[in-house]
Amino acid sequence: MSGHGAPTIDLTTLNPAETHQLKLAIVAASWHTQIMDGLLDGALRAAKEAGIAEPTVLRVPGSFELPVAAARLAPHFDAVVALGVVIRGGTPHFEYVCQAATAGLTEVSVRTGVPVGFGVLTCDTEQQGLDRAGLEGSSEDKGHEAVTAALSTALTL
Ligand code: DLZ
Repeated sequence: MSGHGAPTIDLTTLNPAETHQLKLAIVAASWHTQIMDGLLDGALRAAKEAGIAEPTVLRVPGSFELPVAAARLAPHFDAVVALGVVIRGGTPHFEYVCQAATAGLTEVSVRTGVPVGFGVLTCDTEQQGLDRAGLEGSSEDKGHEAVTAALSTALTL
C-alpha cells in the first residue's frame, strides 16, 4: 500500500464504540448493477463493522443524481457516502457525468460541513470497475473504503 500514497491511518479498524452512534446515509446510483451491488455490499459491511446497524440507503437513477440526493440528506446525518459507477463510452458524456458528480458532491460536503465519502468509480472499462467493487476476485473494495473514510472524517471534525 505504501507505494500508492495510501493513508497512514488504518481505515479498516474504526472503533465501533466511537462510531456506532453516528448517523450514516448511503446514496447509490443504479447503473452497472453487478459493480454497484459490490460497492453497496462493501459499504454496508463497513457500516456494520462500525456498529451502525441500519444506515439509511437511498437509490437514485444515475451518478448525475448523487449530488442532489446528498444535498437533501447531509443536514440530517453525520456522514453521507455516495456510490456510483461511470464507464467511459464513445461520447463525451462520461466526462460530463463524472465532472457533475465530483463537483456536486464536493460542493455538498464543503457547504454543509458533513463529510461525503466518494465511492464513485470512474472507469475506462467494466473490468476496472469489477476490480474495485469488493467482489470475489476484486483487488479493492471502494464501497467499504468510502464509508470508513467518511466515518473517520466525521469523528475527526
Ligand atoms: C446516461 C448515463 C450514461 C450514458 N452512463 C452512466 C453511467 O455509466 N453511470 C451512471 O451512473 N449513470 C449513467 N448515465 C445516467 C446519468 O447519470 C443520469 O442518470 C441521466 O443522465 C439522467 O439524469
